[in-house]
Amino acid sequence: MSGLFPLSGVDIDGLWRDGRRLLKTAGGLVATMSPAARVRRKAMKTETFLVQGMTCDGCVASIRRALEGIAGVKEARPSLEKGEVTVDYDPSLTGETALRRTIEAAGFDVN
Ligand code: 9UX
Repeated sequence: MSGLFPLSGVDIDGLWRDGRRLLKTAGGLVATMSPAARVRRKAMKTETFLVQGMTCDGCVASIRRALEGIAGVKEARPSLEKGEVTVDYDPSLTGETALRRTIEAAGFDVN
């Protein structure tokens, strides 16, 4: 395991867990991300859509539920005040067209 990704000042006698590595340091155990986990974390996109017809908290809930049901959607944040929804997603698993179609299938017009 030693030398996979060198870190100075720490003892790299560690364990891999869920893409993270537990390191024994003088101060105790420290968790760090593997390089692969860092790349995966960066591969997220955020897109905001203007939504028409989102007029109450029920609409907000159904849009959020519909979008968060898509594989690759991490979080959907509808704003009733702004009339838009912001979606954090993994572009390797879904995309703008699928997100837009999902909003439409839930009964709303989207830009
Ligand atoms: Mo509220 Mo939205 O009664 O489609 S759920 S208007």
